[in-house]
Amino acid sequence: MKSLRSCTSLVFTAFFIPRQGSYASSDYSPTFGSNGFANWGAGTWPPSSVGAPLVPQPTDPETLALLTQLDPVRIQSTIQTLVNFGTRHTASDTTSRTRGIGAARNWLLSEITELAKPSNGLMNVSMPCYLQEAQPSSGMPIAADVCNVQVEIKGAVDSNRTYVYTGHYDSRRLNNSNNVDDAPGADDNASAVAIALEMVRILAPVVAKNPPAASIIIAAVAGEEQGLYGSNFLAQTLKNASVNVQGNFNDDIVGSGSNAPFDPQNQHTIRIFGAGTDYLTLPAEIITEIITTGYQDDTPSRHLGRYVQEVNAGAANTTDMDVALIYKPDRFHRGGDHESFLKAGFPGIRFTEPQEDFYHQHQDPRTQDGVIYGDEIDYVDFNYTARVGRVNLLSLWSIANAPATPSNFTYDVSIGFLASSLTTPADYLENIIKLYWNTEPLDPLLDYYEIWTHMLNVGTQNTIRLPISKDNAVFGLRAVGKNGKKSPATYALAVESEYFGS
Ligand SMILES: *[C@@H]1O[C@H](CO)[C@@H](O)[C@H](O)[C@H]1NC(C)=O
Ligand SMILES: *[C@@H]1O[C@H](CO)[C@@H](O)[C@H](O)[C@H]1NC(C)=O
Ligand SMILES: *[C@@H]1O[C@H](CO)[C@@H](O)[C@H](O)[C@H]1NC(C)=O
Ligand SMILES: *[C@@H]1O[C@H](CO)[C@@H](O)[C@H](O)[C@H]1NC(C)=O
Ligand SMILES: *[C@@H]1O[C@H](CO)[C@@H](O)[C@H](O)[C@H]1NC(C)=O
Ligand SMILES: *[C@@H]1O[C@H](CO)[C@@H](O)[C@H](O)[C@H]1NC(C)=O
Ligand SMILES: *[C@@H]1O[C@H](CO)[C@@H](O)[C@H](O)[C@H]1NC(C)=O
Ligand SMILES: CC(=O)N[C@H]1CO[C@H](CO)[C@@H](O)[C@@H]1O
Repeated sequence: MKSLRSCTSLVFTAFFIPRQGSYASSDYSPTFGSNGFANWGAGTWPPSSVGAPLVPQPTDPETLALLTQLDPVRIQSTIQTLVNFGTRHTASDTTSRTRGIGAARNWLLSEITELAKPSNGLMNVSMPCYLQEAQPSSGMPIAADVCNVQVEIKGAVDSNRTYVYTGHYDSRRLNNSNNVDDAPGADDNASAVAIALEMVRILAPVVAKNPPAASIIIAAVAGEEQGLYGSNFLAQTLKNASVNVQGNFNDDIVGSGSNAPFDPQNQHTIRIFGAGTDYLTLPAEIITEIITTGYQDDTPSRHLGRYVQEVNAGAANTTDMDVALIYKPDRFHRGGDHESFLKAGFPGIRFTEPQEDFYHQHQDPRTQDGVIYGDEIDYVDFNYTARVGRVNLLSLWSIANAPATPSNFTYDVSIGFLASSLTTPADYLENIIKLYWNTEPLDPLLDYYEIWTHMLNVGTQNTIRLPISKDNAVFGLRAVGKNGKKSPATYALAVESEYFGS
């Protein structure tokens, strides 16, 4: 990537198609607030005749039927089994069959292998490990194997495009180096591992008949509490193998929605944290371009979060959940395994319960001055975790059967802008935008492309000229499948960039 502007002019010369104007138009019906001014709040701008406002995405009945299979009783049993290993500290015992992280991972491997059997071999279960050296300052008193237990489902149409679910199975106490004493880690984060097992169980017979279009990895990772070791190992392995990872859904602390003060609403809400530009592994000049053109809220991670919101909104009668998308990478001074994916340059979001209960996380189990501390199973609401699992399964299965997010979505900076010379064509001086994107290689799943934020079907062409000012609107592009499923959106930059998956 050289100079942005020179690159832009190179890019667009060959592609200029005058006055295409083939956009559809719908009735112009602005909404008006009580003060009589048009209601131009977020997402409703511009009040133009171009496109239709966003609506929830519908989900097919077969997928909805999968969601009702999330079983709170099985979730409870998984969490109880994990808690019974006493501690799952990353550097804890690996020789006992009943206690420590070695016993926990061996149980996970055999349980997941069993759950995957109905897939007829289409679920590849494995346990890759590496030796992590001691890091006493971050909770690794000794060197230890860090092992992920994972299931890979190969996509039938585009096996390179991959979506990864992660939940960590290690646990900790207040003293993160204590690899001996009990650390139940029920909510943190056995709850997320229980969802992983449920997804494997429910999807196994489904993929045997109908593998997803894109690949899925479901992983229980270790070493989260000491430095995101397991997820980093997974993300770096995928990066080194040039796998096209289009999203990480990381669940962590998804065990309860019953904390005051928003009870019972909290019981039906899951937070998603979606990072902004600060986590983009892009050349500084491209990040500057993103910020100066006002697209800092439209990173792939945010779009992934919006995707989950929109799909969940269309299936909320079945998930029984609301999705609260928070425009932050994570909670205050906290982190999680999605960061390993963000650092590898992949989009990633974190699912967490709506209000954490700090009495029952990381705490050494005890009663002190009449207060009960410890991440014990009593504080997990299995029904809540099952509802979170429905949102996960819905998003993961839908996105892996939708077409790929379009790439290289750009616009011509000289059209709809100040004149550059006496010979600038007059029609460039209107408040318009001309957009371009890649249509090659053709995605066999694709029905048509759709402009975002206002939905506009732009067919299968690779460019469109719209009577909307670049100043006021944010543009995105998504792919709509022949099965009706939509990809997350990608957004427009004046430059071509590897950011678009070139
Ligand atoms: C991106 O699109 C432009 C046209 O808009 C094209 O010239 C360029 O080759 C594309 N880049 C890639 C990597 O496909
Ligand atoms: C199963 O997954 C492991 C770990 O990624 C990989 O090494 C192995 O080649 C895979 N096996 C098959 C049959 O795909
Ligand atoms: C934390 O645990 C480690 C390992 O048991 C121990 O060596 C260390 O002294 C403990 N730290 C504190 C502050 O208790
Ligand atoms: C990825 O590749 C880098 C550079 O070759 C290497 O240092 C690192 O160990 C690899 N990581 C994994 C998990 O394979
Ligand atoms: C997978 O996609 C990435 C781009 O995201 C590309 O670099 C890589 O070559 C692709 N691998 C295969 C086997 O097509
Ligand atoms: C959800 O249920 C409500 C109330 O029964 C109903 O009005 C609505 O149409 C349903 N929505 C969907 C998407 O099925
Ligand atoms: C979970 O759901 C079951 C079945 O609907 C219900 O009987 C039970 O009371 C619920 N548990 C909690 C803690 O809400
Ligand atoms: C108790 C607790 O919160 N444990 C960890 C669960 O995972 C998240 C990050 O993914 C950590 O921030 C927590 O420390």
